[in-house]
Amino acid sequence: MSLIKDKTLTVVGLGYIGLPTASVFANAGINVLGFDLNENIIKNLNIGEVLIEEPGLPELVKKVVRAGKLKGISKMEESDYFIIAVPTPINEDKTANLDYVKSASKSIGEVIKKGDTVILESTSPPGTTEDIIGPILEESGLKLGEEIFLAHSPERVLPGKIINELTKNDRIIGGVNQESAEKVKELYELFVEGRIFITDSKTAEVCKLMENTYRDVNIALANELAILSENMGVNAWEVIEFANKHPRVNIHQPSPGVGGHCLAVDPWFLIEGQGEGKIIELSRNINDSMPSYVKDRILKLVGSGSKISILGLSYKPNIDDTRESPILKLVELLKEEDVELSLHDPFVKKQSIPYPDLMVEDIYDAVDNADIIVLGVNHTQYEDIDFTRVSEKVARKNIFDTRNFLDEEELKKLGFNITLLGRS
Ligand code: SAJ
Repeated sequence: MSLIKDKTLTVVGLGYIGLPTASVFANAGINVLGFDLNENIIKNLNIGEVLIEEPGLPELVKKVVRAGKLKGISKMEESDYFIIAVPTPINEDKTANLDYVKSASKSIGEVIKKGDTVILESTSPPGTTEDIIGPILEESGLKLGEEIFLAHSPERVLPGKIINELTKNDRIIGGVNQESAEKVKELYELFVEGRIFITDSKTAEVCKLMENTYRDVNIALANELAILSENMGVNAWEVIEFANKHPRVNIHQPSPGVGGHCLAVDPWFLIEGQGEGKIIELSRNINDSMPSYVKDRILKLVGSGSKISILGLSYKPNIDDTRESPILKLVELLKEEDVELSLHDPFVKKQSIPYPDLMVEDIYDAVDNADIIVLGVNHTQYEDIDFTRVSEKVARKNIFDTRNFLDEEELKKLGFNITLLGRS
């Protein structure tokens, strides 16, 4: 242990995963360098400032930067370990864009020396570690698995709970050979309190993709149930609640769609180039079609010329992240219709969406003169909405709750007409 702490670890890419990972490692005692091409991130990091919203992260970064354990760099340096935590965006044709992974591997390849270890944390299609990163590193002239070591150690943390889950969750480490996996396991043992399982790199890649695919497919099933329930005249949320009392059933929650950079993307990486994976592809398409389904329901309720007020824009509650947000897709679809829109979100910044003018800061101003209020995201803050005040502002008392979140009894007393996604 003490030997590892004397070594240096470089984390390449200081985003949602890289920065928390770098900080947790630094806090565990190893010297950490954080590399990013964005000079602004580095400048802020070196004065202990964080540009990402994640509970507990600013405090931790301040602590490790002040202790001299974490330093930002914008030119690659020699190091003993390298973690690649760069984005893996998705192309228009649903294939993975590995440009950042390749350029990170190239810059590591320029400084790598005998005995060094490289770890891919970014979620990537099967084979990326061994077939793409491996050959790039070997351009250094060093033999993979003998002189330099390589493994995939997928991140599995939930945005909003990253610091806690980094330490507590179990980890899978897939090496290009056993020695690579063992070396990486020894490194992560510095801070991981969960169990660490060792396998080969491709199995680890598939595991990570399959975890998010499992969730996406199950949400599609819940969304299909929501649509069927509306036809059958039952309440999908009640069906799910009671069905889940069965010890081996775990139906997920219906929603206006699936967002974020994980569930909406990873299933495509899993089936990339195979011409197989029908349930996976169908599920993706079902989840992607939900914003359009919700749009049709809204228009049936209030018709054209109406004012629609949408509460919640992020891809899930209590965060500011709008990547792949189904509510933004809903907004785009509604913008093509003859309706007036006003948008509200307590976390999302005006400048981060393509139509800042539609955003209204005060929630009561946002619902002013609305013909329908659509609850798009169940932010905890929305529990405190004063609906008596809202009822005095709106033009018509219509609410569409896409998350089964609002207190229906209270709203009924105020004369609201409530529509629930998944109930006819
Ligand atoms: N959602 C539903 N119904 C549900 C659960 C979620 O519609 O029953 C929707 C949410 O509203 C959201 C989307 O799914 O739009 C994704 O949210 P999430 O909370 O399920 O997951 P992410 O994308 O924030 O994080 C996932 C996590 N994966 C799993 O739980 C299997 C996390 O552990 C991963 O580390 C992360 O992806 C990642 O980076 O891959």
